[in-house]
Amino acid sequence: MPAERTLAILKPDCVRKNLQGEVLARIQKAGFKVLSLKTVRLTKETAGAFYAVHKGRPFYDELVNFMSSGPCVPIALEKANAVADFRTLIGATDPREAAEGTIRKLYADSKGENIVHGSDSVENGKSEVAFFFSESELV
Ligand code: 3AN
Repeated sequence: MPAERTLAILKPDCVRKNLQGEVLARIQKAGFKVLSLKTVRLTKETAGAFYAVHKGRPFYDELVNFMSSGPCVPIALEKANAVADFRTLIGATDPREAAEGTIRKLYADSKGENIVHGSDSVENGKSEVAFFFSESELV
């Protein structure tokens, strides 16, 4: 199977809880190759642009406020079947519905503050990685 890219973001709640290392270790143990990562503080404008597909949904303002509330860690990942496998690893959006052993089940508090983002399609995987990283940073 060809290598596929997906974007993870360790969200501000993950950073506030000092769980970056623990969550990243789970991602690496699951076979994902880290192409690049950085810590950034998103502005409301950048967070709003990243989540533009959700504009108009009732949770959009809450989501943008949360994602710009503190530093977060975008991570470009590569693996065969990366998009689907990463969503399996993190679990359902709502941690109460997430399967046992998934990252959200283990660490997340709520549907809004759910520790980690994962791209939801192969196309979005490519475009979301490009949102945060230039090709020369992906090594
Ligand atoms: P996922 O991140 O599992 O793909 P989406 O795409 O449905 O979930 O939602 C994008 C983000 O919006 C989620 N990661 C979550 O933080 C937030 N979100 C989704 N639904 C709600 C909700 N009902 N209340 C608060 N935040 C939400």
